[in-house]
Amino acid sequence: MRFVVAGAVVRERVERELLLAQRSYPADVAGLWELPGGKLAPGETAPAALVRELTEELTVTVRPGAALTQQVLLQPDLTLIAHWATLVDGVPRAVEHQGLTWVDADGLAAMAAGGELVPADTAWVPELLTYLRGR
Ligand code: DCP
Repeated sequence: MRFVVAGAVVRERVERELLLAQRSYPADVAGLWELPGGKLAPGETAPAALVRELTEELTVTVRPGAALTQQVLLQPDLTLIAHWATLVDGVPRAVEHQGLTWVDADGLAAMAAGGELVPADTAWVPELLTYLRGR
């Protein structure tokens, strides 16, 4: 089994917020929003891959935390996982994505209801909402 790791990057301002990134490829998901991430390199741990991918894609340094509970089988030999993460350095810039946005619980719920999320990432919506509503 190979793995893709995505980051549930959260911050706490007035509300708890989650970072979403808008995919620019491939065509079937271009324009939809995802938790940013990418494939683990051979021998790489998921937290290390997440740090590397978000440095490449967002020009930031994150501190990875625990894994989210849900895992998604993308292909017979490819599983998508996510880890919570917080920013430790930098301001996110979209290097490979069309755009970036911070959403609170209501914003995420609206995007999910509107079909604006990458299909696989909808598995995490209940967990994400529980966290975002947790204050
Ligand atoms: N994926 C997903 N949801 C995410 C992140 C990724 O469904 N939040 C899926 C999309 C792809 C696969 O995982 O099918 C790999 O994602 P990326 O293309 O973002 O990863 P890489 O940049 O590592 O892959 P590549 O180099 O092939 O573009």
